Amino acid sequence: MKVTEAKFVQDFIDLADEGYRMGWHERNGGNLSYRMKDHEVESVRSRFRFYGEWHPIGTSVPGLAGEFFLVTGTGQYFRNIRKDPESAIGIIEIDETGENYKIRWGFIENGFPTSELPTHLMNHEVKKRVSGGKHRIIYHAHTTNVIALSFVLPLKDEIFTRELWEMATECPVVFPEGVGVVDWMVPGGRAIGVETSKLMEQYNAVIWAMHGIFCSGETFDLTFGLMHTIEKAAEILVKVMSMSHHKTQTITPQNFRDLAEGFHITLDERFLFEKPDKSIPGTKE
Ligand code: 2HA
Ligand code: ZN
Repeated sequence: MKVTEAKFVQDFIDLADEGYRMGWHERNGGNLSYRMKDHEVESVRSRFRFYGEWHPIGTSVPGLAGEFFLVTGTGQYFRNIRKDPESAIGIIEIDETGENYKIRWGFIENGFPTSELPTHLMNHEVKKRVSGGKHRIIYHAHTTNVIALSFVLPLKDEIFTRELWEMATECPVVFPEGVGVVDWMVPGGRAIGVETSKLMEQYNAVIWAMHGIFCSGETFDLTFGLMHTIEKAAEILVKVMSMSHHKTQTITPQNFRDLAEGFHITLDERFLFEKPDKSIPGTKE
């Protein structure tokens, strides 16, 4: 089968297109990776190239030894992925040590995987372990409203989670575990990957202050849906904050407890703290 005809490749390209249309992928912003299933590897193996060198990943991910990933390329624009997938995306294989990768398909025109490969693979390693192998997708986007909030809200998991939850009743149902926040760091290396993947032990979404979000999920729909839900909640909060520094009414801690009971979800009490007043954190001089 032609690689670009495989369903997982079509789904990957659909997500990239949708993300671009949302305005989350200016220029070469954002990146996406998918841990392939064995039968998907077999379905396209005849199209792989068998020459090429092993390249250092820049970190160590022994939990991913022998895995294959479909990933976006460094410097590539999401808006071009559908037009020219063979140069914008590629399939890489991880070696038996988890320290090197080889390009097996795509990245023609001398391309290479995303600059955020260390963070993607460290996140995959954690999520593969904690989800019992179910999570397969890591998606990084430059979501406008979440980025805007990171200039104003205190950079704490509890505060971002609680403020986003309050913005839409579905939020605690979609991300009951909350969201993590990483303070500003230099992107593109191992250090930010270490901090992000630590938070991925407990969260499916991690905000990079003044930069964007990383989401993890089992399917393309769930991963995109998580990104979309968080960014929409952030947009509502930005609108609320543009009208007022405080909320006249909101979803209360007891409302959340009732919701948890009704929807059979667990919401950590860490996020259900009592607030001193109705002001939005970060908005009082
Ligand atoms: O340009 O989004 O974080 C790709 C990125 C780097
Ligand atoms: Zn980025």
